[in-house]
Amino acid sequence: MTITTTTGELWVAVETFDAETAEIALARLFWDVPLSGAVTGVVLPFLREVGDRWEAGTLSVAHEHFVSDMLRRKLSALSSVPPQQVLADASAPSPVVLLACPPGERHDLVLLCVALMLRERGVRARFLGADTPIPAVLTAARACGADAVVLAATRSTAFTAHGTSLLRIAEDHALYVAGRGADEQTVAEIGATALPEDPVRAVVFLIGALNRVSGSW
Ligand code: B12
Repeated sequence: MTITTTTGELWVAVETFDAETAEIALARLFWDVPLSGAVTGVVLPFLREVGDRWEAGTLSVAHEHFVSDMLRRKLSALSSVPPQQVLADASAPSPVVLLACPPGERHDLVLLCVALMLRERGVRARFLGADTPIPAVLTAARACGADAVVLAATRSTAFTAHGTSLLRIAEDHALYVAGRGADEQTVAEIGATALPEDPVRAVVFLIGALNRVSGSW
């Protein structure tokens, strides 16, 4: 009920740029529904529909920017609360996953959703967001002892332009790539592993891989 109602309310609010109504609908959603349910039930389908309507020319660029900004603020606010499992058991530290978009890549909302879903499952997710220089990703991965690095991009060139540096990251950290740019040839070229396209399946895949490497935490 909440999920259907929220989606309906969001569309009405977006059409008139009614930020307050949209914020209230989202606040109620995240209060009533567990994070992964809200992300998979509302946020991702909503983003997909925004994309479809935008491509069909029935949604303006202004609407699309309005939605992107609103979701980014809400999702970022959620990621500022440390998950209970991580706080509860400092003696059995959970794996660290670093997430970023390569240089020039601004489509980071799905990646942010994945970071949040990983956190919900007790992973210590470190989100660097859009347009991150690859040397900075490598420095951060070393500094936080990342068990895995996840990069997402819409164009394959966002990965292939940094092939050598990405191979270096893959030497020390499990490197995963995702998004429209992570095609088979690109993935092989940069020594990475492709994540499943579906963000929820990707989270399950990552948790499985992290469990195999570091044991259950
Ligand atoms: C929102 C949006 C933006 C926002 C991004 C907001 C943000 N912070 O993420 C803004 C306004 C910044 C933007 C900018 C641009 N965008 Co744009 N944008 C979109 C739009 C409308 C929705 C993207 C989205 O989130 N979709 C919803 C998700 C759920 O779907 P998806 O992206 O297809 O992702 C799927 C998988 O690839 C996977 N996935 C994606 N990321 C990840 C990450 C992980 C970890 C995992 C596991 C899976 C995963 O999950 C999805 C499920 O299948 C799409 C159109 C569309 N139909 O998607 C265009 C689109 C992605 N944009 C596009 C373009 C061209 C641009 C611009 C260049 C436009 C311009 N001229 O300025 C700029 C610059 C972008 C840049 N430098 O990176 C193209 C990309 C084409 C391409 N492959 O190169 C698209 C496809 C539109 C089009 N048909 O032309 N955009």
